[in-house]
Formats: sequence, C-alpha cells, structure tokens
Amino acid sequence: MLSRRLFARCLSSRRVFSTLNPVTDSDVTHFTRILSPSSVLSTLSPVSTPHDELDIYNTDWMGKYRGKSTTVLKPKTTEEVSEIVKWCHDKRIPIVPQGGNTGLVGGSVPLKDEVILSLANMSNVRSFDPVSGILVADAGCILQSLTDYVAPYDHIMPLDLGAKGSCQIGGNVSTNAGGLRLLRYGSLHGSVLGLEVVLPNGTILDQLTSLRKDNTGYDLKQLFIGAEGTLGVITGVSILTAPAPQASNNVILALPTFDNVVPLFKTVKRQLSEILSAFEFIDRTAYNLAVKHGQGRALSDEDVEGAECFILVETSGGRREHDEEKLADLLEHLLEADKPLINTGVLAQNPAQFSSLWALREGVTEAVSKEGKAYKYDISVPAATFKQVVDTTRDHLRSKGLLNEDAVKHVLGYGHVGDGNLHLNIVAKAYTPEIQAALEPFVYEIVASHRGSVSAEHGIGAMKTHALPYSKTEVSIALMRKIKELFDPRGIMNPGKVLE
Ligand code: FAD
Ligand code: 2HG
Ligand code: ZN
Repeated sequence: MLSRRLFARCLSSRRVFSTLNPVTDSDVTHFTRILSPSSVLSTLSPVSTPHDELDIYNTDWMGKYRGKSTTVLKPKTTEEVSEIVKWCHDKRIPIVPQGGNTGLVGGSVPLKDEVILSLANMSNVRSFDPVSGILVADAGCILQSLTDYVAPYDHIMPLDLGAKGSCQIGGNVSTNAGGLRLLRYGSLHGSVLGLEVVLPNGTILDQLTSLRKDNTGYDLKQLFIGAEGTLGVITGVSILTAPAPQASNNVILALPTFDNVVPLFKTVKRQLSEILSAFEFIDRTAYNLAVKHGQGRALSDEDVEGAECFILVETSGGRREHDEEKLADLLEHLLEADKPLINTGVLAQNPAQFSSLWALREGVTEAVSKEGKAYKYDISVPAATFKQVVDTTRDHLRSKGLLNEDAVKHVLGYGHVGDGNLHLNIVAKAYTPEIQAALEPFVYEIVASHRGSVSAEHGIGAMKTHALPYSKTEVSIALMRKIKELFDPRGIMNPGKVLE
C-alpha cells in the first residue's frame, strides 16, 4: 500500500502533468524541419532512434532517477532553442533542460516523458576580455573547457567542482552551484553578470550585459540563478572570472578529534587571512572510501593513525615565498601548541602532490558511487554539528536494524566547512523504500532544528520538493509559486521540479 506521503506526491505529480501533452510523431516531424538531423534523437517516427540511445539522457548521474522521454533535442543556437520552446508552449509539451546531467537531486531528467532539451551543442565562447576578466559563453560550455580557455590569459573560473569535466556553465548557474572556491570567490549570485534566457513562451530575454554595476531596477537574472530550469532555458552566461593566483599550495591536516575543526578554522583564518582559499572537511569514513577507490594518493599509515577526520587547506596568493612562509608558520604553530589541534599535516611539495591531495577530497563523490547507492543530503547546518549530524543519522539507522552490509554500508560526512555545508552521504547496497522511510523526514527534522537549509548547493530538483517547507516559510513558497506562474503559466518548464 502506498504511504500517505507517497500518495500525496503521486497526486501532485498527476496535477502538474494533467494539462500537459506527450510528444507525438507530428511534433518530431516539426523538430526535424527546424533542427539539423543530428540534433533530433527520438524513438518516435520519422526519426526512430533506438531506445537505448536515449538511456544516458533519461538517467541521472547516480542512477537514482529515470525518465521515459522519447525525444532529445540538441539545438545549436539560441534561435533554435526559442523555436523549440515556442512550439512546446503552443502544444503544451513539457521540457526538461539538460546540461551535463551531473546534478545530484534528479532535476536534470524527466519525471515522465518530457522533451529533453540538451544544451550540449551550444558550446562556444562568445567573448573574453582579459582586462576586466569578463567571459561570455554559450550555456553548454563545459566548466573545465572554460577553465582551460581563460588559463592562457592568467584567469580562473570563479567556481570549481568535482564534476567540472562534464557539468556545463548553464547547469552551474541553473543550480547555483557552490563548490570548492566559494569561500574565496563567493556565489554565482555575485559573479554572474548577465544571462540570456529563452522564456517558457519562446521569447528571448537578453540580459547578457557585461557590466560590473547596473542598478536599473529589479535584477531579473538572479531569479534564473538556482531556478533549475523551471523558469526558462539559459542559453548564454556572462561571468566575472578571477585573476589566476600566482601561487597555490595545499596541505592535508589530520585531526585527532572532530571537536578541533571549528577552533582550527578560526586559527587558520586568522593566520592565513587573505591567502586562505579553501577549508574542506573529510571524515575518516569518507577518507577511507576515497583511498579504497583510488582517488588521490593515500597518506602514509603513520600520518593517518589516530585521525578522526581531515581538513584540506588551500592557499592562493600573489607571492610564492610569502605564502609558503605563512603556511609553514601555521603548521609550526599548530604542531608546537601545548594542546595541538592536529596530529600532523601533509604539505604538497609539487604540482602533482597538490592535485593528488585535492583528488582525495574531490574524489569522495566518485568513490561513494563506486561503493554503492548513495542517499545524498546536501545541508547547511552549523559546522560544529557536522559530526553530530552524521553520528545521529548512523545511530538512527542502526536502531532501525538497517546498518549492515545488505542495507546501509556507510554513513559519512564531508564538505565545505567554511560555508557551513555538510554532505551527509548514506551509502547503501540498493535504494529501498525502508531506507528512504528511515531517512526522511528524520534528516530534514535535524536540519530544521538548526534552522538550516535542506539544500545548501545542489538544489531541490525532484528529490526535495516535499522538503521545501523545512527551510522556507509558507509566505516564501507562496511567492515562489507566483513567480513560477508569472513566467510559466502553462507549467511546461521542468514540471514537478523545485515546486510540487
Ligand atoms: P544538469 O545536471 O544537467 O542540470 C541540473 C539542473 O539545472 C536541472 O534542473 C536542469 O534542468 C537545469 N539546467 C541545466 N542546464 C540548464 C540550462 N541551460 N538552462 C536552464 N536549466 C538548466 N554541485 C555543487 O554545487 N558543488 C559541488 O562541489 C559539486 N560537486 C559535484 C561533484 C560530482 C562528482 C558530481 C557528479 C556532482 C557535483 N555537484 C556539485 C552537482 C552538479 O555537478 C552541479 O549541480 C552542476 O552545477 C550541474 O551542472 P550540469 O550541467 O551537470 O546540470
Ligand atoms: C562535493 O562537495 C559535491 O564534493 C558533491 O558537492 C557532494 O556527493 C556529494 O554528496
Ligand atoms: Zn559540495
């Protein structure tokens, strides 16, 4: 029998789709007329793509969410996007915009048989000004390729994440991705200067300005940052890149107890001040999994002995000698304190070691996916409570008899201490209703008890629509609904995502 909550969700999903239509053969015929042949994949006539060729578009990165779309469209220009959206608007056909499909909340794949509008063929840099650092690019540009593009001009992208090799800048903006550089460069709400968006009726909204300052009324672009494709399709992004640091270094610190994390953060902030660029947390279970699955080079047994958790500190500054001296002073201070906050620190000695230490942290998500099926809770809670949240969740699963090799194998935490963002991962043998029921609303109630956020940086997608009230007031949700209604009265844009 369906639980009441599941039943309510089925009803609301039925309501969202009740006025929408599936793609037909005649729609596909129309798409083949307005797009080049390679831009239309459809199991329907007259294209008849084999079903399995659509699997990668219908399935999310974790293999947790699966849609049943018959049709994937891959336009090459903003005008083509506009024509597709206008047609879908007129025919009331729902659309899921898709970037690199690395999202972790089920937002990038259909709930049913929506058209998938992939931005993969829109991957040109439109302009770059090496003086201001302003980059204007198609939404389908892969983050790593943009990083490579600006590197010869001594610039870096203001964001970096483990999925950089696949995720697209349009997807990053649509999810308001945080990542590993937020501590230094702030959120995309600050670094995105302008957007070009195809609205749900096909109109092109050109706000692709490259102005640092523009106080001309409501800042509409902010609404699309983090909208997860529910208000329109982002086709172009203007973003402020940062001057590349002249020197970067990193160190992994092994801590005897989690209790030292917050005092350590205070000390590191004070001592490194302007050169501190990342302060990332990995608990022992996360570290062990990263090592087990070959992410980065393991520290020596001696270095990890007695460590309850690890902190990766990165510095980025203007003068190598100055930065190295500051980092060395910090390590000395930490190790020689009367009551040391750390057991040891492993400092990168060359670029390969620098990358390898980062790989230990960035590779946790990949390692977790190799270990099993992950339930991911990307939450904002006070940094001092990270361990307590992980432990309480583990104890709760144990009390339900679910902590064993056949159900939940590991409960672990890692994330961005500086941003108060914990990634609580529950690694199971398989996704099951029992584990799901044990985790929710349990985890969301913990978050609410800290007045935290149920989504710090990954978004709401399909996963957390029901959990929105744990972090947003009724008044806020009602306003969000009005905004959705204003932009998309027919409800064709990514239905069932963000709002139920
Ligand atoms: P997709 O997954 O394709 O889409 C995500 C959402 O955006 C969907 O709702 C989709 O409909 C919408 N969308 C995509 N493109 C457009 C567009 N052009 N216009 C309108 N809507 C669009 N996230 C973080 O925040 N920080 C991290 O550190 C981080 N690390 C990760 C590491 C790994 C290994 C993985 C797999 C994921 C990680 N993520 C992280 C999550 C994910 O990579 C980000 O959410 C990323 O920004 C998604 O980009 P994408 O191009 O893959 O978007
Ligand atoms: C990270 O910080 C990402 O590594 C992914 O946001 C987190 O997989 C996760 O839970
Ligand atoms: Zn993260």
